[in-house]
Amino acid sequence: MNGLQSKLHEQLVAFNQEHVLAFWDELADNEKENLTIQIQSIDFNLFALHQSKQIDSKSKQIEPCEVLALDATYKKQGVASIENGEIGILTVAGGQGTRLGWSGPKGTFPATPVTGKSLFQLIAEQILCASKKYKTTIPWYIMTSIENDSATRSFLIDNNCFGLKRTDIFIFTQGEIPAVDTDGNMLLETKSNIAMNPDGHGGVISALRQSGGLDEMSTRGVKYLSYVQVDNPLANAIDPNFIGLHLSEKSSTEASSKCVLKIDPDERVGVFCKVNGNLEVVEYSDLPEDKANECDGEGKLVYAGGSIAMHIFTVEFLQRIADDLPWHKANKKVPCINLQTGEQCKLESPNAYKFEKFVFDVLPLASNSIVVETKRNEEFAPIKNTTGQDSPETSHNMQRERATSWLRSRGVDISGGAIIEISPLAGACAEDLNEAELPKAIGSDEIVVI
Ligand code: UD2
Repeated sequence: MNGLQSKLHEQLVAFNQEHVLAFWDELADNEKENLTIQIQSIDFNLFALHQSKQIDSKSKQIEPCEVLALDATYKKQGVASIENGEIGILTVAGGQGTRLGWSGPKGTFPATPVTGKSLFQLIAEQILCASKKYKTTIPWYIMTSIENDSATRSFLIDNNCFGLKRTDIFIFTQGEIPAVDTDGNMLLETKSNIAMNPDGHGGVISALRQSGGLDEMSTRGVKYLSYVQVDNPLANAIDPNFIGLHLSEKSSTEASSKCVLKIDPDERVGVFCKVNGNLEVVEYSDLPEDKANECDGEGKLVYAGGSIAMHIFTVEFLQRIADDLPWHKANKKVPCINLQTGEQCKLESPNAYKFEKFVFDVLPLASNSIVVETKRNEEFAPIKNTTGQDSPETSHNMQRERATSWLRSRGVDISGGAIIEISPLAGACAEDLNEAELPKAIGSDEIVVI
């Protein structure tokens, strides 16, 4: 063994992971370099720890939680905070559109029914519109993954950042974590590459800290972050009512969340609950079946508040909390090679565990945390699957329905069948639309873009 190899070996032996050097002698110099960098990037203490720090849903006491109504009571406070430049947008966009069959970053997916604007463009235009309306700057913090970082950057640059200043967009990359087999051993994807996966959207807190994002916010005077996933074209990223409620003395909260009423017990959204006395989101796969199906005297679901992954976080809170969110473990098929033969393993069933952090696990760490109900047809039409539920088709329909209802509320006479798309540049709610520029009527065969 040469110096480098024995140093790596020593480091790995301490954690029983030396097998990842099995093919070291066969590797070219650049491959050795690649593997060395990868090994040195792994925090092995954390790696050992994460196996002991998993969510144990069985020991949890789950109860229903209070869900508040969202109205315009605190709008003034919200508007003042936006005008003072205290609001930033945080988008987690590390996911690939695998379920959608899209090869690029999910944010590049064409999402609107007429013009096919991308998911990124929809958020960018909301920021542009609000910046003009409130005469302020709203910085945008985008989390990418190692896999999609450069494609995301190129997409934004090639599209001139959709009119935003590049200096007001802060792009940072989430971390990765090794997958392990059922004995806790790391896997080799190739002879020179350890099988790793992104550390989940909950990796956003450590990634923001390590990239300097949290410091950048302090320098700018950004005090609150509006958190939105990249995959929901109806998400209202800059909502003064929601921001105002978060700021109000009445709530004095460090983390606020929006929910919609679940359509049925099996809908694949996390559910807001009280867990051991604290507000938390319990992922759909972790909510016991009897609770998921429990109804009250009127036949309504008791655990009805579905998470749409929209939050307001106080920046000081994110600065204060440690990076030690729990790991959620999922049994998956992870491509790997056989350590004896070097050949690709044939996988018929899950062979490994992947570990991920979830952003909503920050909620119980907040000194106070609230959840408010918003309307599904106004704010939730995610694009996740190629067909069926949460597909481009269902999202297009909901985007068209919301556009139709906004225009009708402004007095436009619309015949059924018309296809309408409203640009985020035109406004964030029906009241924002300028009646002077709206058509009087739209016929059933018309395609209209406002
Ligand atoms: C998420 C929630 C679910 C519900 C639903 C609403 C989790 C675990 N589940 O389901 O409870 O609220 O959304 O739409 O959150 N991402 C990263 N890095 C990663 C993984 C994901 O940036 O390592 C981003 C991804 O780009 C997307 C978002 O996180 O914007 C959601 O990820 P997902 O598609 O894995 O979550 P999903 O749909 O299973």
